[in-house]
Amino acid sequence: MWHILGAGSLGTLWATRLARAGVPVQLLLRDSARLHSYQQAGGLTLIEQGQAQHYPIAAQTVADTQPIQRLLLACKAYDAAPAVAQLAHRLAPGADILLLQNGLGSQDEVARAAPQARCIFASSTEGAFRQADFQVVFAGHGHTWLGDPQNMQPPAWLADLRQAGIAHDWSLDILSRLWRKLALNCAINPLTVLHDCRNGELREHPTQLACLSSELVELLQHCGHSHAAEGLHDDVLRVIQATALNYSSMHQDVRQGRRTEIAYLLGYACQAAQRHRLPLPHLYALHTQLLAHLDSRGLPSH
Ligand code: NAD
Ligand code: KPL
Repeated sequence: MWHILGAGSLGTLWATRLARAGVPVQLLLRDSARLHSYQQAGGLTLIEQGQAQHYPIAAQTVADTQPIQRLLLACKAYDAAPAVAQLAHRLAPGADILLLQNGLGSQDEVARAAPQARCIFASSTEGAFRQADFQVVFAGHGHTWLGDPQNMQPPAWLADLRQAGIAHDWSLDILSRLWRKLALNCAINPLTVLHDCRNGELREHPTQLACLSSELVELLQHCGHSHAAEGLHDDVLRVIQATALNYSSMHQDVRQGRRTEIAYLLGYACQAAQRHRLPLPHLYALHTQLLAHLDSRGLPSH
């Protein structure tokens, strides 16, 4: 049984694909009001290539008492540790928690909140967005890397992902993958917010991109992830080109007045740089400007 916390974009994408492959799934919703809305909707809807499919997946609130053996945590990074703390008493001995959060920092927070569980980290290039409550569009096929920095042994339940057609690989260096994605997000997302532009328009700011990429390379190297630093600047330019017409996830969050994951992206990078006493002026200045911008829009800095 997979317990899936968060019936948002990625939670729905995973729950519906697992359920249609015959894997038992139970959604964990915030409270009885949310469960009531879910029951009214009658299940989750996944829209793929314009086709909507409805899945009446079982759901319960986080306050239920059923033990949890395998938890897919599909909430934002800032919600991850509080959510797990709420569920800690339900985690069976030897439970696994699969963490879908972008960025870094929330994984350690979750591990502290549930020291009895095995935490498996994920980094995904899949894309999904909510069209309405309990209705999600599968917008971009991608790949998910999973790994556990403490234990190289892949879990047996990866077979469920294969059965569900969820493209994935077991990574022996998941932290490097997460650092690389974090670096890409730090180079691209804040600039799209500050310039209020699509990813592709960042091509008009080559010097800023080059300075940030070079500082991020230095940071990755000092943090022991030299491999993740290789070819970063070229990769930043490649991602900008490949996603030229898109608005970055942070831009979308800010435009829609939603809290961002800044503390787990640029905030985490700046904290790591300070720990290593690295003078990275462009990165620090970007962080300061982004915080001021969020503040001016009434959005939190954490
Ligand atoms: P989302 O906001 O669409 O969904 C999160 C859901 O979790 C919401 O429904 C929220 O109500 C729920 N939630 C939060 N706390 C809860 C709690 N205590 N109990 C029950 N439910 C709770 O977010 P998302 O877009 O699915 O993103 C999840 C993570 O995946 C983020 O870290 C994001 O950066 C990452 N990610 C998302 C995508 C994407 O395409 N959406 C792609 C790659 C990575
Ligand atoms: O991952 C991204 C995001 O929007 O969060 C991109 C823009 C592809 C890289 O930063």
